[in-house]
Amino acid sequence: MMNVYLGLGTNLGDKEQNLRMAVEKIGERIGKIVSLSAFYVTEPWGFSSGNSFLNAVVCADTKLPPLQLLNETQAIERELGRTHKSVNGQYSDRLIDIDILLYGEEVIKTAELVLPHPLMTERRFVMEPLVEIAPDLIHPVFHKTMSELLDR
Ligand code: PH2
Ligand code: MG
Ligand code: MG
Repeated sequence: MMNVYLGLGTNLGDKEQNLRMAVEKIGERIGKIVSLSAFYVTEPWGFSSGNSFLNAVVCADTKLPPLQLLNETQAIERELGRTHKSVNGQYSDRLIDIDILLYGEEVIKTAELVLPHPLMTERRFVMEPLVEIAPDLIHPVFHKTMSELLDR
């Protein structure tokens, strides 16, 4: 069993409901929910939109290997109505986005999946909820705690 941290984001529709449904499906199909952050209202990062985000981080205990986990998160995104990933390589509004942030302490670099998520430490909308549930978790590449990385 492995602790996996997932970043959740939505900026369309009933955002609270979108996050709740995602957490429910993660619990059913990925593994038991270990912890869930509060839901954070955040401004769009990296693109402009009039629709603010609701973001959260969830930790689940999974027996799925990384690529099967990725398939499952993408299937849940589609079930919750996500139709496209990006428009011309730009970020865009979405009903739900589920990003794998960390898979235990594994460092993976393949065409399909790069872990830890390469942009996670740049993003307050990820680091604030992550620090809420796992302040002392060590980042497997930077070898600092999540709370140290947030404070930088
Ligand atoms: N996700 C992005 C790009 N920008 N901004 C916020 N506030 N929250 C997100 O989840 C988010 C974003 C790419 O997936
Ligand atoms: Mg994302
Ligand atoms: Mg994504």
